[in-house]
Amino acid sequence: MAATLAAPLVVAPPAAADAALRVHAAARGKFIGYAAATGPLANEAAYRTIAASEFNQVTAENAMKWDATEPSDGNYTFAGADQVVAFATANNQQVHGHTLVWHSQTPSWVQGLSASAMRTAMQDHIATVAGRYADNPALVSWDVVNEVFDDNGNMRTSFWYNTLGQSYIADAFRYARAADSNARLCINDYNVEGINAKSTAMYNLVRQLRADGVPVDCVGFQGHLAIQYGFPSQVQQNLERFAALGVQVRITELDIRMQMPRDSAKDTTQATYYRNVVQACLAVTACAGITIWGFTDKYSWVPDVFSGEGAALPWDANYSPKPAYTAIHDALDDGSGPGPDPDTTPPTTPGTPVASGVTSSGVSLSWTPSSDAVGVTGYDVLRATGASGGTFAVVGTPTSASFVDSGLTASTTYRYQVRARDAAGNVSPASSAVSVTTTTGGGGPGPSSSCRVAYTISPWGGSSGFTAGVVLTNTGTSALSNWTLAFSLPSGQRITPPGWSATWSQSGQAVTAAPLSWNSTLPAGGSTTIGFNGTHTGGTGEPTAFTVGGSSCTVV
Ligand code: 9MR
Repeated sequence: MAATLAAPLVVAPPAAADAALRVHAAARGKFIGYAAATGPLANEAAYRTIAASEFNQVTAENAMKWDATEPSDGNYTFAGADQVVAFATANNQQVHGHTLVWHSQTPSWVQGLSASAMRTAMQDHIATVAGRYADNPALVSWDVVNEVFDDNGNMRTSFWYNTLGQSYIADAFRYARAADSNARLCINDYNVEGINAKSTAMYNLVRQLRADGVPVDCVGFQGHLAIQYGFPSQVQQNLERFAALGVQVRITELDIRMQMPRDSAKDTTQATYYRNVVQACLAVTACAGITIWGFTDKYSWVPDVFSGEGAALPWDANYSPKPAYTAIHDALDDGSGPGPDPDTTPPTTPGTPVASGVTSSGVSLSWTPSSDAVGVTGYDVLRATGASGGTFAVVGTPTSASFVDSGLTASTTYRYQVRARDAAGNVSPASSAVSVTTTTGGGGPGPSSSCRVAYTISPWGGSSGFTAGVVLTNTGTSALSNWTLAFSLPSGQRITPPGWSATWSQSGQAVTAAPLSWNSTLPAGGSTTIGFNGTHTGGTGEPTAFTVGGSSCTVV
């Protein structure tokens, strides 16, 4: 007999016009998976190429079931299961184990056992099968029990139920947790995708199990749909009500069959159903992802079970993608082309600007910075003239949350708003407006500088702390009493109270320092040194403008 060469496990992705499903799914924080048939996975190039390149998750279609792993009492065989895990590992895919306890595909030797022998067999099977992969990082989850309900939402009167009663469910989960303390443990069923009597029975069971402390982490919604029966109602809402119980949810066995022959209208309906399921999962944070039950019509359980039906999968029997593939792809991709989706979320609305250092011709503004999932790149400062009315126009585009406006008219009211921008060009809503009236020209503190500030920041190496020192000098010709120094700290910097030699306060990025009794009067030419410790989120820039009593200081 000729030796058979094992096919290599890693399969290079084809040159694709657009990124694979797994790229887009990962960008959305979801898995997209397939059910693996071990035959073509071993030796069919087209199958292997798609399996490796399009999916980042896999469930063994049959290879981990009881009849495959323990065909006779205590005799375990893992060839198919290991094959699926090895291919997944080589192609950076996570594995969902399916399934430990089911009424189907369980050998007859189990079905005839007495209650105590059946419970022991179940415990041994779970310990051995789940235990085999407990330390394997690829295997992240298990269907512990499968299809425990009948179609009306009553307990299925399987041999498990008839022999052990409903307690077999809780026992199975506890045995699974003991066998693999890290795996996510799921209960899985069909016809529970929408809100109906069966899904409500599932909901009540999961809630009760969790209330009883049974380790149910996840609920699987199989998703064996058929276009002739209509799309299930309220799929997203159903996923959300389970998520509210604290479990992860997932679509585990998605396929959407049709009555043959296939035609383009049926393909279009099928594509819509696939898109609807993917969108429902995308809309629910607790939905981990979607597994398609196979991927090519060449290998599908449907024609064997539903006479005259088929074409349920996104690739046809020749491995050509169908409209269903495009629908899944575009739902995951949101139509943006190859690579991760663009950032379409604007930064949060910045805080209302705080005015300080108002003079007859200028004002310092600072505000609570915006946040953004990717990063704020800058702000627009908008100004309108007058206490009301007028038009807001951009007067500055600082990169941090402060701005000094100048060239204003004395004794005039202005209103300022700010809005934030990110690198993708998203713009936040404008903040509320602050109203500022410039001081009268001539009298009072004029624009000529009568103070000088030397500001020094000393970052602490390797941490987010710094020390700032300020030397304030009265450069006027008479004593300066009860001075208040005002300036805007760069975005991301905060004073750590109390500071020293002054009473420091911070609102947004606006900072004021008021003197203590001993330095409240600075004679002409006199100085005082004040300072504070602070924290920063990366930038250790210095303030650029300082005022005392509304007059700008010279900065050295
Ligand atoms: O797709 C599986 C098929 O190859 C098997 O012959 C069949 C045996 O019952 O199981 C199929 O997978 C089922 C899955 O394990 C549980 N949910 C329903 C799936 C379709 O029948």
